[in-house]
Amino acid sequence: MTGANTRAYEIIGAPFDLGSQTRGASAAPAVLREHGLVRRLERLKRRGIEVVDGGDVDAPTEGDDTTAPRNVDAFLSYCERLLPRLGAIYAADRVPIVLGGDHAITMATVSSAARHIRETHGPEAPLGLVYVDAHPDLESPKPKPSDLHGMSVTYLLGRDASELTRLAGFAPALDPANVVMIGLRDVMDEERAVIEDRDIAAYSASDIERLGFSTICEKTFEHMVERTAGFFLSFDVDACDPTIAPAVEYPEPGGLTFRELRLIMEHAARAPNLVGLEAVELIPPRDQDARTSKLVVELLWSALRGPVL
Ligand SMILES: [Mn+2]
Repeated sequence: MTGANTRAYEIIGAPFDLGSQTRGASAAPAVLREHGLVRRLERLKRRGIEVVDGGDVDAPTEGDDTTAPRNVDAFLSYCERLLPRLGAIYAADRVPIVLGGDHAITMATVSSAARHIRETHGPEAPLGLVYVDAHPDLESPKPKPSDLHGMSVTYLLGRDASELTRLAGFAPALDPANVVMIGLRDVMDEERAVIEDRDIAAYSASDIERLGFSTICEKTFEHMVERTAGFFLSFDVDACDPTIAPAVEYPEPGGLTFRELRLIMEHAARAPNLVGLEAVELIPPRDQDARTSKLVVELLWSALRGPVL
């Protein structure tokens, strides 16, 4: 792994949106490019940061929504194409910047990062996950139709015997001790129980108010840098306050500000052991004035660019 200042990134679109009831996140990679994401990130070259655009891994648009979870077969067959593509990015010694798609894709992106860590640092080396989201995505698999994007972390932690838990080639992909969730505002009872039982570090919007955001950030990234071999940053756009990012499935008031999100992203980009980041759940058809898309572009750019002063 090269140092943070000479790092090479590869942008890849994963326009899979069958993991959600609300379709439309599949349009996000194209819209983010339209708003100058690639153009702006490529300019970082003069700061020693190389960014290339690897294009999209085209996703299916039809699935079987009578299965539980819905469209699970379409997702598993998509993973057969997405996982090797992510593996190739690691083989080229680059850090993936993945554009979703809905949050189901995290099962593939984080599994791929877990595999990369194991291959480069050995079987005992821990992967970290910073999960920036209004929701913990810890729903349990249910017999009734349910949506993959609410269960991503459940499967990454190895609950259930499903093939979804073994996308890394081993299970679990993640140890709950190395997961930090930031920005939670909407948590189901069953999810709260998992957070307690498995002792997951989770910060709600109220914790941010109580403890202070910079303290939470410092604690989180100290853990990621010192106690994991590498970590992945997953950013669900609904972590943002809906006044600045309305184009999501469930806008929840009281979300993170631009400055808070920038601080998280900046910490991640500066860390020597970042192994990937992603922005998911942006729904362009709901983004009437393109406010949310522009915000995501601005965030990624300003974070990778590094400190202002
Ligand atoms: Mn999510």
